[in-house]
Amino acid sequence: MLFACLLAVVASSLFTFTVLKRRLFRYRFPLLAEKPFSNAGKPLKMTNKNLADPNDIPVSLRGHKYPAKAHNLQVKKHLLKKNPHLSAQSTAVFIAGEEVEGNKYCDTEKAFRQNRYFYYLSGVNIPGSAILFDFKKDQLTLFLPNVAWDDVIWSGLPMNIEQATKEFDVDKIFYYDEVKSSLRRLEGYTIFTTDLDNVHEEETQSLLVPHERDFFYALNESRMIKDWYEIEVLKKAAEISDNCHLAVMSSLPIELNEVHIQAEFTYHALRQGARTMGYDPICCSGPACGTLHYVKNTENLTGKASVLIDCGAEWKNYTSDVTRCFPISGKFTKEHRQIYEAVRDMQTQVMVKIRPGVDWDELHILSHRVLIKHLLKLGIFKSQFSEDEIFKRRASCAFYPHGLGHLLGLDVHDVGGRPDPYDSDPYFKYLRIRRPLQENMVVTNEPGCYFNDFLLAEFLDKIPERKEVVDKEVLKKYMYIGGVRIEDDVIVKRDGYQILSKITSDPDEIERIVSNGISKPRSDFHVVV
Ligand SMILES: [Mn+2]
Repeated sequence: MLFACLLAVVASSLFTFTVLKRRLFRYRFPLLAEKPFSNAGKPLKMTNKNLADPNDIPVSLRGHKYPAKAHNLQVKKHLLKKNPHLSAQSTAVFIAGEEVEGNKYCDTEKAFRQNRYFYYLSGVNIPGSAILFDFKKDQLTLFLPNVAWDDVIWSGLPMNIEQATKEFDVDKIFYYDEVKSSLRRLEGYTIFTTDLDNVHEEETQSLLVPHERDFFYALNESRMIKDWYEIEVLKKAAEISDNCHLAVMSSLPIELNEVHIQAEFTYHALRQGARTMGYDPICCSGPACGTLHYVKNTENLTGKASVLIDCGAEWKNYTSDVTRCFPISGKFTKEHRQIYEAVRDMQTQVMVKIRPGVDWDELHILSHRVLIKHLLKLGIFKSQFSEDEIFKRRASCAFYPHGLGHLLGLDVHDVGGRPDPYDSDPYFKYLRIRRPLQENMVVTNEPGCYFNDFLLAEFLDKIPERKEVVDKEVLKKYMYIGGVRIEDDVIVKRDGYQILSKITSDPDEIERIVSNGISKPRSDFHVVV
C-alpha cells in the first residue's frame, strides 16, 4: 500500500513537471532553426523564469583571461615572416589606446570606443592605457592611466595594479608615467605602432614607427583567424542578438514605427549585457527595405507589408551581425514569400559549400546564379534569355549589388578580407572577402534581393543590354516589398561550417512567431507609452 502511494506521488509529480515543462517551452523549441549545426535543443531564453542576467559569462569563458599574449605572439610571427629584415632581438610593438573625448562646448563625453587593434593585443577597455610588447623577451607590458585625484572624486577609484594583474593577460603593469623610460630602454629597437593619435609627447613619438604596412598586415592576418576564446565571445554576442530578433518579431502590437523596432532590439540587448551595438541598427519597412544601409528608422509601418531588420549586439567588443525579414501582417504576401524563398535558397546553397579552401568569389558567384534562376522562374528576367546570358550581362547586380558577406569579429566588417573597391567588375566591387576561406575565420552569409528605384536606374536602366533582359511589367508587382536579406554568422570549421546565429529563418516559423505576437493584447507588452 505504502509502495503504491509512493508510486502515485512520484507519478503525479512527474506528470505535473512534464506538463509545466511543456508549457514553459511551448514557444521555445520551434523557434530554433533546423540547421545541421543547431544548438542541440538549447532553448532561447525568453521566459519569466529565465530573466536575462546582464553579467552572465558563458561557462566556457569563466576563469579565463582574454588571450592577449597569444595575440601578440601571432602578430610577431606574421610580422617577422612578412619582413625578414626585422629581428626578434630588436623589434617591439607599442600602442596607446583610445582616450575619452569631450563633446564640444559642454561637459559631456563622446561614447568611448576602444581602438580594436589595441584591444586585440591587450583585452583592455580602460581609456588612456597603452601596451608594449618586446619581441626579444616575449614580454607584454600594460600601462594604466595615471590616477588623477580629481577624477576619483567624480568617478571613483580606477582599477589598481593589483586588480589589473588578476584581470589581464600581461607580464608587467606600470602607470603611464613609465612609458617614456620603458621605450627609451629599448635602444636600437624598431618599435611599431598603428598611429600617433594618442601619443602626445614629441620624444615618445620620435621613438615610434607609425603607419607601417607590414605591421598592419601582421595585425590583420592575426585578427582574421579567431581563437577559441574569441569564438566563445562571438557565440555569446550572436545568442544575445537571437533573443533580440525574436523579441522584435514577437512585438508587432507595440511597433508602430521603424524606431520602435530599433527600441525593442536595443532594449533586449541592454538587458542581456550588450551595452553597445556593432553598427547603427538598420530597421526598415516596405520600399525602404531596398535601401542597403538604411539608418533613418523613422517611418511608420502602417500600410506596409515587409520589415527588414539588420541589427547586431556587441558583447565584450565582439559583434554579431544578423538580418531577418518578416511580414507585418503575420502572413507573407505571395510576392514577398517568393523573394524570401529565393534569398533563402541563395543562402542555403552557399552555406553547405562553406569550408576551408573554398574561394569566396566562387560562393558569391553561386549566390548570383541561384538568384538569376529564381528571377527567371518568376518572369522578372525574360525567359528568352538564358541564365548564362543574364549572368554575362551582370544584370542581377541591379537586384543584388552588395557582396555575399564579410569577416566578423572586433569590427562588423572585420579586417583581413582584402577587398578591392577598384575592381571594374560590378560583381566584385563590393565583395569584402577576396581570398579562400580558412579554418576559424568567422564570416557572414548574407545574400539579398532588392527592388529599389535608384538601384534599378543606376544598374539597369543606364545599361541597355541589362535593361533588355528585365520584364518591367512583372517587376512592378514586386516593388512594394523593398527587399529581402537573410544574414547569419558562420564559423569556417575544419570540415565545414557552424552557424552561430540561431534565430529561425524558416518562413513558416516566422509567420507563427509574428502571428502569435499580433494575437496578444497591448497589455501583454511592457510599455508605458
Ligand atoms: Mn553584414
